[in-house]
This record gives sequence, structure tokens and C-alpha cells, in this order.
Amino acid sequence: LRRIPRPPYRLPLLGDVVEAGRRTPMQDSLRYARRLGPIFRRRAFGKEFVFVCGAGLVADLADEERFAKHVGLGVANLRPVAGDGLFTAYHHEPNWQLAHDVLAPGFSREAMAGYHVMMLDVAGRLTDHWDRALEAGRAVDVPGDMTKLTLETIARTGFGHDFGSFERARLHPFVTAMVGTLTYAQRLNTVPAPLAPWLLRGANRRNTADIAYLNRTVDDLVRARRASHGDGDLLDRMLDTAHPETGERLSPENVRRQVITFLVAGHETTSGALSFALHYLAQHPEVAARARAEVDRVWDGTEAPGYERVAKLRYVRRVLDEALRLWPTAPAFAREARRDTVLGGTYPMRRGAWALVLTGMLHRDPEVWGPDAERFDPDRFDARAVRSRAPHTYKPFGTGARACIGRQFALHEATLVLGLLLRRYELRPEPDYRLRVTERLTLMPEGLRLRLDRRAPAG
Ligand code: MNH
Repeated sequence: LRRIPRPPYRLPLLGDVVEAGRRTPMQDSLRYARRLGPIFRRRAFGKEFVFVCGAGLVADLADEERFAKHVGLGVANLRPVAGDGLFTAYHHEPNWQLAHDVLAPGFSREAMAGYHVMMLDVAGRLTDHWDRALEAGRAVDVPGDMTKLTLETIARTGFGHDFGSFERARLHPFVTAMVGTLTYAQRLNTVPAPLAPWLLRGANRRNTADIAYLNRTVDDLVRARRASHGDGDLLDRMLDTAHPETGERLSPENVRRQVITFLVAGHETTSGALSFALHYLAQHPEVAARARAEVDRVWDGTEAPGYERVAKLRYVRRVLDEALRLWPTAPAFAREARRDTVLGGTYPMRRGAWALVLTGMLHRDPEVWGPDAERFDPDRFDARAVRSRAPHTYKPFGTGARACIGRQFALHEATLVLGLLLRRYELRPEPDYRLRVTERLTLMPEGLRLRLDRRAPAG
């Protein structure tokens, strides 16, 4: 541990936390990373955390023989909500493999093609909503509307459920409860564990109520489905599919955990990714023009672009990749040693010891991305540039067996929606907007609003 640099300690008990502030732990860590280098440690309340953000060390942590996902910090704090659901399961928990094998076919190409029509339908509700804002001359609330969109998409495609987000003036209470549990999970890391029950008494009570509400909503949804029939969506799969080899099924308690997991994991991060992409499109008219020209060419006036037309939007996809490079909306993932080992040939780790990968910093490592790593440039993802980069240098979806199961789902949804929005609107930033990023385990551009213009009909 001595070999790993750390900031000078000011207060022995509180460690660096006093200096760090509480609202933006991830961005604070990014600042430390710039100062301290590719690996560093920070102390908080008597615990020491190791952060890794250099490409070489991250590549080593990606070795699945020696390392595995670690469920710690924010992720562990979500266990009361998501239990042994896919995202929060410990890597040795048998329910992880069972649920992974049962649910993976729900993300195959064929399954995705089936979701496409529902995704288009939800996107239509967004453009109806934006058309009304345009006619009224109102700016649109980008993160708010993207959250409505992605929540409706995962609820419809996964569970045949409609939260009616676009028909409501305020957020659906499910979203409020969900954001509440995410915020609470992050706050738990900012106070000393023994004092948490006392310091966060009020918040804890609200959190218990939030979890109860999430459970109730999901139980109603499952009950309704058992009484009727779905069309082979994720929920049907959870309820009806037996493991191909063992014949085992998910227990009712585990189904509840998975539904909450997918509703949460399936929308916050995609919403953030879309929001950051729209921010950069509005700030870079030349990029938007190029992306829009691609949409016009590839979709060629098709009212409702088919499934296979989405992946053809190569440049739009690069805009998304680049937004996720600068602001990976799931900003970190943790890796633990599966046995005693030496990280990067220098730092000994005991079995079970773990480190947090700061994805946003990995994605700005000048050794990989060059001296202008802070600059937004989608061409970093053209085929030649991608081929010339080392593996494990771009990790917005995590790594290995526990990488994101919804990656293709998210990329398809987000590319489709960006295509539809670019085709329909010109995006104008508010003149004095400066990007500020809020953190509630995930990242989101704070207060991002855009003005819309109807696109001049293409010539
Ligand atoms: Mn997703 C795991 C990022 C969209 C469902 N997701 C992960 C991990 C990252 C991640 C990073 C790994 C975390 C870790 O190692 O601790 N996910 C994203 C991003 C987007 C995203 C940046 C959108 C952009 N994720 C989605 C969508 C779904 C989804 C959409 C569902 C439809 N993700 C999951 C699940 C896991 C996961 C489930 C846990 C997988 C596992 O551990 O087996």
C-alpha cells in the first residue's frame, strides 16, 4: 500500500472527505487522479480506498483469471433494494449464473429486433411532447425528458408496462422513489458507517418507504402478468423460462429483485448518455450537421426506420461513444483479486482486496487518447482509430462476465432516438449554459435545457 500515492491527510478521523465535499465524489476523485497519477488511495472514515485510472493497470484488472467484479461501496448499498439481482449479486452467488443464463437470450439480436417497434412508439411520444414545446416556444428539459423516454422504453419492452410518463406533469412516483434510493446509497458513503443510522435517520426512514413502494409497484406488475400473458418479453422469460441445463427457475423473490434491477439499471444510464450526447450535439453544430446528413442519407425519408437501419448510423453512434467516453454515465466499477496477486507487477494485492476503476479518468488517459483527451471528437471512434487502440482502454459498460447485459439494448435505443431527433429538430443551446454534472451514482448534465427549431425541409 505504501507504494500507492495519496493526498496529505489533514484530519486523522475524517480523512480527505472534508476536503472532498459530498455531492460530487466522482468528480472529486477525478481531480485527485490528475494530481496523483494512475493509481492512488484516499482515506475516508478510517477506511482506505484504492482508485485506478491508468490504462495499463486497468487492462491488468480486466484479467478475469485473477480479478472479478467486486460488489462494494455504492453497489453494495443497493443490496437492500436489488438484493441478488444481476447487478448487485456477489460474483459467487449461484443466482447470478442462473439469472444470467435465463435472461441473456432476452438481449439477442432477435429479441432486440422485437423491441424495436416499441422503442419507436415511445420515441414518438417524446417527439409529440417536443413538438408541443416547440410550438409554445418553450425550451425542453433534456435530462427530465430523456429519463421519461428511457423509463417508458424499458418498462414497455421488458415488462409490458406503461408508466404514462409523458402524460404526467410531474415524475412518476416510481422514479422519485428510485432516485431516492440511488441518492441514499451514495450518501451512505459520505458518513462514517457507525454514525449512519443516527446522522441519516430521516433519510433512512424515507429510504425504507421508497423501497416498500418499489416492491409494491413491482409485485402488482408481476401479479397482473401472472393473471394474463405477455408477448415473450423479459418478464415472461423471468417467470416461465427454466435454465437450459439444470431446469432451475428464478424464485418469486428473485424475480422481484430482477424487475427492480432492470427498471433501474435499464434507464438511468441510458438517459444520461442521451443527455450528454444532445449537449455535445448542441455545442458542436458541425458535428450535428454531419450526423444529420447521415440520418437523411441512411434513412432516406423512411417514416419509421426499421431495426436494421439503426446500426447503419455509424457517425451518430460515434457521437454517442464519444459522449460516453467523456462522461461514462456509470462512472466506476470495482474489481477484486480472486487470489493473492500483484497488480501491474508492482502492487501486491491479497485475495479479496479490491480497487475502484475510475472510468472517466481511464477515458482521458493522455497515453491512450492524446494530449487533447478533454476535447469532444467523435472521429476517435472511426474504425481505424478503434483498431489502433489497445484493448481495455474504453470501458463505459464495464468488463468481463459482469459487463453490462443491456449494452446492445442501450446503444440501439439511444442511436435510434438521436437519429429521430436530429432528423426532426435543430438544437440550440441556451447561451449561458456551462456543463455541470450531478452525481447520484450515475452522472447527468445538470439543468440542461435546449431550444428547438423545426428543421428546414431537406432540399
Ligand atoms: Mn448496464 C451492468 C453501464 C444500460 C442492465 N452496466 C453494467 C455495468 C456498467 C453498466 C458499467 C457493470 C457494473 C459493474 O461492473 O459493477 N449500462 C451501463 C451504461 C448503460 C447501461 C453506461 C447505458 C448507456 N444496463 C443498461 C440497460 C440495461 C442494463 C439498458 C437493461 C436493459 N447493466 C445492466 C445489468 C447489469 C449491468 C442487468 C449487471 C450485469 C451483470 O452483472 O451480470
